[in-house]
Amino acid sequence: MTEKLFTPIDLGDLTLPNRVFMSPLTRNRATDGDNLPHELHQEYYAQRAGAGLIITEATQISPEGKGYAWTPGIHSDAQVAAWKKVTDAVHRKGGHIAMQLWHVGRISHTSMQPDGQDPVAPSAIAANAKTYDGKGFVETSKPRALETEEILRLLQDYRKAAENAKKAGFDAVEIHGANGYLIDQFLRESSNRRTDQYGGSVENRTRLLKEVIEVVTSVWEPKRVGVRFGPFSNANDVSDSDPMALFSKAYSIAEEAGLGFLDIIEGQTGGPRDADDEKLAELRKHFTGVYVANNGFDRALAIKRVESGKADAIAFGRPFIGNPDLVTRLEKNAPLNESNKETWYGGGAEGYTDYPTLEEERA
Ligand code: 8OZ
Repeated sequence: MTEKLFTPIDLGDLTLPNRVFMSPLTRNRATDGDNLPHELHQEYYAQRAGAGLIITEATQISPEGKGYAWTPGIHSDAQVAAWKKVTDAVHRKGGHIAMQLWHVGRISHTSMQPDGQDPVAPSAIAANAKTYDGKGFVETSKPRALETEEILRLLQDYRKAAENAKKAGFDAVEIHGANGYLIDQFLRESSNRRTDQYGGSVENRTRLLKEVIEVVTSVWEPKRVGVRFGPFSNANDVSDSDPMALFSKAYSIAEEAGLGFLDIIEGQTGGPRDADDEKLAELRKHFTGVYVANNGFDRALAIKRVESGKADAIAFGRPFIGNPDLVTRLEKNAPLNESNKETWYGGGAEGYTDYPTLEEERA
């Protein structure tokens, strides 16, 4: 019997071969200065082409959207050309790949901002969070609040990035709406104290999300667009007094826009699987598209979750680092390699493209 996890799933007119997706994983290996993916990225993603859908590492939509050393961008022509080589490499292996569109907001440091400017955010409130500047971990800088008029420019940056992702040959895009980055900063009360139409009520705090979805779906067929949320995650110092009300609305916005998928971090990012299944199920009622569940899944739980219909697909993060052929291994119930944490962020081929497939291991 083939478990449902290993059966195809449609994303609009795209048929994905299985429901084991690769989560977006920041690996900090892009080139310095111009923020380009390169040969290693082509190899790394092509090795993982067996995933039902690869979602790329978070990729900044603009220079201002950057907050960490060596993360790639999708705002320059050189980046489009470099990513095209990555998508070509994945497609040659029969894979499918979506780009994650990212703006860090206040999770940045002036040293990584254009002209050393202050990072931008909904409100001028510093996060109690650290970032990595290439030399070490540093406190994030105090941001300045975006002017209402600047939101139009920000939306243009999202539009340009969405267009660039299309030019670069991606199959889909995922809007990063989680983990305390810009969109999440607008969503949550702790980081959004605005008094204009982007702050205050749930409707106002979800307005930026709605407008970003609008510009991205003006470029992409809505079924090829997804959003990542972490409804109960407090990563990067965000919180809200009523996540159920907030994320019911956020899911409804995705539903009304006809989006293809939601990629939900269940529980705390990178933390234990402490997810409240009842609340997650309650939220899910607001979205009828493909529901991708993420965070700390193992084989048994993933199979069970998809079999029960409580998720349509499962996104695996860490297991994909050490197991390029994760889908094959899960199908065969073969042992998984542990990945080396020391090489998760930054560096070269070591811990990136040198994990063996089952076949290579047995040879
Ligand atoms: C780990 C390190 C840096 C960034 C996220 C984009 O949490 C990230 C990230 C993860 O979504």
